[in-house]
Amino acid sequence: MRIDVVSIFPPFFDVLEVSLVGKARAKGLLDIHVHDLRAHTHDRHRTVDDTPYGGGAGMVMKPEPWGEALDAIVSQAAPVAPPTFIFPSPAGELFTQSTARELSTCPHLIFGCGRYEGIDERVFEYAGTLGDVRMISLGDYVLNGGEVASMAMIEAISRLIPGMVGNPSSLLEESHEDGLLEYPSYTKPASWRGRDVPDVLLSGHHGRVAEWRHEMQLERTRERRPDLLD
Ligand code: 6GU
Repeated sequence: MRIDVVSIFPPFFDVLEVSLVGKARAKGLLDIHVHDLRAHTHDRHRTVDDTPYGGGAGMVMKPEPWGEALDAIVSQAAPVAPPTFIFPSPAGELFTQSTARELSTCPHLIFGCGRYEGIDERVFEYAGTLGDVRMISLGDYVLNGGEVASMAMIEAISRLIPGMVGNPSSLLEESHEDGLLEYPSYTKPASWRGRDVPDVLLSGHHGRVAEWRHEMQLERTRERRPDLLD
């Protein structure tokens, strides 16, 4: 999978060198390119924002640098298939595990990280002439910009690419994969600071273990995330 990111803060993405994502890049499973939006400005101050038409608070990102940045990426990437543009925004559709799964099958993702009050709306329309466009939110709270949101999405998506996670069966037992929260886990010692591991897990009885884990999933989901059971 190829991933391009456009941002006015490329150093946010230095962290993609480490951890699982870093290993996937080293293995050639992931080809990530980070671009500085300001490289596509032509004035002395490298201006990327301006005041909003119609008035109001804050600044809006200008369309011209975005147009140039998106054109440059699309023309330099091998044209295997039209790319999917992702614009992180608290005004977007909600990002879930199924969104991550869907996006993990795309050959080319382009993340456009907005700052300030947002990006000129015509940029999204223009991107729509080059590929699919998704405005995606991580949840109902506000971040300062799309960088941290893009990082979260890149991690959630890239770990679903075949070959990324060492033991693929571990992916199936995670929270959200079956619509429920994950069951509690224990390891040795069997007794720690007066707290014992539940007996059933020491019983060696696989059927009863599976049944207990499913009950715990339901109980946790009911307590912490009743919305998932509706
Ligand atoms: Cl995707 N972007 C920003 N700026 N804030 C958010 C978000 C995204 N998701 C939740 N809050």
